Amino acid sequence: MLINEWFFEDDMPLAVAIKVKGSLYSRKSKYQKIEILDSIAMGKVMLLDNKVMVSEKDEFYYHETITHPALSIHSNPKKIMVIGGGDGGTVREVLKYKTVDEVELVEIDEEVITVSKKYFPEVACELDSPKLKIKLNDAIEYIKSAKENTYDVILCDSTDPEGFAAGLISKEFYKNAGKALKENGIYICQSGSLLIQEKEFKISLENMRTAFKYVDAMVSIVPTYPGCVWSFLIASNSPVDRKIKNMPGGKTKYWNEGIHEKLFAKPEWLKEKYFSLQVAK
Ligand code: AG3
Repeated sequence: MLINEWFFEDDMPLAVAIKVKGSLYSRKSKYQKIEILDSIAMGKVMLLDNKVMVSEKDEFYYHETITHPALSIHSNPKKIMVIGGGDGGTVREVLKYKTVDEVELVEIDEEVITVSKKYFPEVACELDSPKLKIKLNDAIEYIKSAKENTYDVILCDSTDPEGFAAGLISKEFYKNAGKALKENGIYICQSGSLLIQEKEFKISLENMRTAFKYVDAMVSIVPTYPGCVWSFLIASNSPVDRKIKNMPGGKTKYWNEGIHEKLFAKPEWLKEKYFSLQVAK
């Protein structure tokens, strides 16, 4: 909603107000409303169904947090699946690893890809990479028929878990993701705001624990997302140690060894409430 040229996610109980100059694009795709705003402080901002996905100025916090903790601790990440992520930011980060030879991008909405290439060239810069295979599919269906024991890392860069994305936090989805991963494979996803989406975080964490032996959470920042503090869940069926084994070939703007350690550090309440009794199955 735009009020006096301020945009905020007015369907959320807490939001970040972004002062805007105007709207550059607004269209309903087959799946959702896609809108690009031109803002004063954050550059262009992409909204999907009125929710902030990407801003030019702060997108790297999100894309680096969803990518580097998982890719850097994997011993040899080669084949990767990115779910959602049609803007290309996660693919850009994944392709910084020289070991990666194939990335599948499973995006339901082709228009997100087209619009991102036009308005966010620095985010979408690897969407034409020869290492990338774009699959215009619903990831929930796609993962059901994915070949077992195939992927080293699966990154779920989805919208909030509602509408067509609701099934991305189900037990069945995580089971299928677990099967598609190799034995030492790593799953990572964004898991929302701990301030206002704790219910969804809890469902996601509990369901993930039914499908993966090891599940951990990370807390990061995304200044333009509601609440600014954003969570991520990382899972595997093999014990993963958080030591960095691979460094990205390209430069990062946020993630580094010091941040890496801190991303896994949990606030006391989160530790007590969700991680104190975690026992490996
Ligand atoms: N990441 C979207 C995360 C969810 C944001 N939620 C919100 N603003 N209510 C997908 C886009 C980044 N590649």
